[in-house]
Amino acid sequence: MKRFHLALALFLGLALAQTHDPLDPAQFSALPEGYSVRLLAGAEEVREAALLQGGRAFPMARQLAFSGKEVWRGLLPELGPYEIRLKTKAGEKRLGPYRPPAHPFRALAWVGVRGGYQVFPDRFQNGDPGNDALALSDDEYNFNQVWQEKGGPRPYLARPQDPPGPMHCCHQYYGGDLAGLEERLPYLKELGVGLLYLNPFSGQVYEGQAEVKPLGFLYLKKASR
Ligand SMILES: [Ca+2]
Repeated sequence: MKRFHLALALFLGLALAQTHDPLDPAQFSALPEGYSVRLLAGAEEVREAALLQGGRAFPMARQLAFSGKEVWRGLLPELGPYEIRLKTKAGEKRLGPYRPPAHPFRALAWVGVRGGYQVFPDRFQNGDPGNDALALSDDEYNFNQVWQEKGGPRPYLARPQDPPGPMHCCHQYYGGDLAGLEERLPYLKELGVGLLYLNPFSGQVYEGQAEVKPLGFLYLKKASR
């Protein structure tokens, strides 16, 4: 549960002081060149940070800043106990000692050095207006008997300049597709993006539930053929 909360804080930017959990794969992972250690901190709290192991110090650097929070990262050479030394506004402090997991999560080396960009395909770029109506045929409304019987809200298409409406989640579509994503690859490359994270566009089945089709799943599937 603790790991879950820390992961949630990392992604949502919830309130946190300087914290580190070696059992969280997002905060401790193995790489070919060593062991990646991440510290979560409030914005501009930390002036310097270093990992301490075997009498040696290994500098940490600020890797991310978001929503008033920061992530500091450093590399350890050995899989063994370590501490984190911080210089903050309030003075110097040490966190730990920490004991890493015996078999840490092995991270992909190329992920750690590339800039990531998250794309919600329907909302990103409409590369082919001819396939827009497919989103309406794939809408959850059409697969939900209760909604259909009660005459619930109907899905609709919006123009790129239209603001999100009350049906923004999840019956308002903008026509984005894989053709649009491909069209904008030069722009993403110019930004320095080396890693794309796409919101799901494949069907997902949760325990005890029918298949959940993310926004525009069938539409993207058809459009990508
Ligand atoms: Ca389209």
